Amino acid sequence: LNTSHTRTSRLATVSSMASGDELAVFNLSDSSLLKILKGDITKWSVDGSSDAIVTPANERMLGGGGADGAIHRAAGPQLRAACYEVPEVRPGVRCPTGEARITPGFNLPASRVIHTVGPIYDSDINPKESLTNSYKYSLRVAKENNIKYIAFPAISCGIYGYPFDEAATVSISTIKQFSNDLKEVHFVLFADDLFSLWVTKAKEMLQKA
Ligand code: AR6
Repeated sequence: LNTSHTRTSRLATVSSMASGDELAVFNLSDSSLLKILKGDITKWSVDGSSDAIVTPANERMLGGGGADGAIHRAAGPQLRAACYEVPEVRPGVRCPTGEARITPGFNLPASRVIHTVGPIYDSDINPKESLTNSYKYSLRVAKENNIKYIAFPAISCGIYGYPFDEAATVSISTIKQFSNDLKEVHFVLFADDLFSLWVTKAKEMLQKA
């Protein structure tokens, strides 16, 4: 994949998104932090070079609705072209459920996009395992690509119908287990109710920084 690309919009940064009670910070380990933010993940960036946003994609990996649609619109048509180049593992499937793939971010403020496919809650045989794998695989791909800052939305919590409470527990515990080597893992949550729920869960599961 072509990783040499120009980015025109680096104006939006985390510091401009996060203010007051819209940011909560927790320790994942001695050397990494979990930050929970309220906002739009398409505007997120920490340094524009070692950062990546995660998009909740489908197995075809050519865009869709929800956060994935917004991310494709903000990145520009080059993102779809880059996705198209990702080899299919079987007809129509570039990224199986629970796995992840990486592309450049093109016009996004973040340097890379990690595409992961969470479970469709009502049809997955083991949605909890699939959601765990999505987070685990995304973190692994991030580390393999020297990403230091990664931002997740609430994977599977929109169109794919995953219950929020269990999604919060699964995502935070998986990140706690597999975030070593990353400086910061961020959740960028669109809605007030999800933001409050993730903060409540993180308070139960992690230490405040
Ligand atoms: N920033 C942060 N979070 C957002 C944004 C945004 N700009 N937009 C939506 N969300 P969804 P899924 C939240 O449906 O359930 C697509 O068609 C949203 O409120 O985006 O994994 C894909 O191509 C929700 O809390 O992802 C797949 O086909 C969360 O992001 C399918 O949807 C995830 O909702 C994936 O469904």
